[in-house]
Amino acid sequence: MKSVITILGLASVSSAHTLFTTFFVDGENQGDGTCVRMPKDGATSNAPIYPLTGDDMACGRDGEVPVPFICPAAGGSTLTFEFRESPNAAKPGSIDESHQGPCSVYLKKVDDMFSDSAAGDGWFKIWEDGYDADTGKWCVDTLIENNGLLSVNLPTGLPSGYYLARPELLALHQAYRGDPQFYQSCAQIFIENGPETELAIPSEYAVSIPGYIEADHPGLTFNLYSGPPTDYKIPGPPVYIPVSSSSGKTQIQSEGAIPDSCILKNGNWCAKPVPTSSDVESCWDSVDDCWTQSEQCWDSAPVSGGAGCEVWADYCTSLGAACKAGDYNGPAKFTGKEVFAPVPGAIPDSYGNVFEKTKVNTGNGKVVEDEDKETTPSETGDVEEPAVSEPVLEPVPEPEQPEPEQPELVVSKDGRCGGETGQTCVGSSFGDCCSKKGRCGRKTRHCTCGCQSDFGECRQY
Ligand SMILES: [Cu+2]
Repeated sequence: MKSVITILGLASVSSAHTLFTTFFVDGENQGDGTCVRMPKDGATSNAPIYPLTGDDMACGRDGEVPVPFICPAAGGSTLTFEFRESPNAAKPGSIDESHQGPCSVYLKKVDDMFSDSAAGDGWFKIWEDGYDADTGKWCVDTLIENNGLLSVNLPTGLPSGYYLARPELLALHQAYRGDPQFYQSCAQIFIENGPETELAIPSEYAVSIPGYIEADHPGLTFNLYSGPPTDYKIPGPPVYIPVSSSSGKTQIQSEGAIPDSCILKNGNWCAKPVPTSSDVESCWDSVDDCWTQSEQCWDSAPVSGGAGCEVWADYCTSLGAACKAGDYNGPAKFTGKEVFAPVPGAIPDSYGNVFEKTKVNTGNGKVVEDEDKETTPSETGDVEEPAVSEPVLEPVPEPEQPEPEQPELVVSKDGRCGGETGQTCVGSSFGDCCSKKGRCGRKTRHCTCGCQSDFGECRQY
């Protein structure tokens, strides 16, 4: 019964926005939610993180709460972060294509993963990707092409130890209205192969999150609809590439490893073998043990889903059936397998290659890519056709400017809205919001992500 309720709870996740749910090391799926700090509330888990000055900026809502497992990753390995519109993968999709903007990946070294609340000092950026004038693509465009899979190289030369890895997406579709939207959560990792030294980050690279970005940073107020950017500045500190220090003794991971006794995993929960039984009483005892574990599985199931808990519940059911049938010598061997939501595409190589470019330039920390940008053809005044197919609104000279000129709209009579219909939802009996698909309504799917503010009301969540 319990499990049924929880499944419904997980399924009610709204399908807008995005969330980092699943972590891969060198292409290996760590399991949905495993080693990932993510929000507990399914209904809002994929919504952007507010406010800019809040502690949730560090690892997202509930990002201060550690998870039991820490995934090992070697310096030089490829980290892949999977972003999903629907955190439990009930529906496909990574992020709405309107959400163009840059991506960054930050790290923070922590002394104690299980007491560190993530917010505060010690963060540094290891990778970023903004707008590429040659391809006309934002990082989010590349992310969508890669089915929500963002891959970066973990630098070599970092001391071994425990780190939070924080992929950040910044969606700029509402930025000109004063609503830049951030999406981030964190993976808990252990870097196995670095030297056992202190991490000393030069001050120009080290930041506090929150506090690392001001609301008036030009990268946060950028107008996405005013044509291709010529000089988009990604918010946050410059990328820091640690200088390789001679390797010595390395630290060994002593906490957060997935136990050898783990026979099935869901998120950050593991099943242990149930006690053996030889008579009616011990048979039912082991069934009880199984259901107790099942309850723990569902209680701990992250918003990325409880598929493993279903596998375990099936096993408990089969053990109960054996006791009922008088087959007391147990338990039957557990043969279930961990369940992963299907990976939406091939794991991409590390993209952006900022790491490669900056490798030669650890001295002043200025990303080489910036110098490249200064010589792009856009300086000549020949503005190229944007390759993006995003409907470009009338250029808005000033963000504060009221709505651009529109033909007069009539109140929707049939529940449809948008430019082609010439209808607005404001004042209609269907609801005041105009959804991305051009339907009036008053539900979250009408009033949030993709909501067309020119044809109705919109809410920020
Ligand atoms: Cu959104």
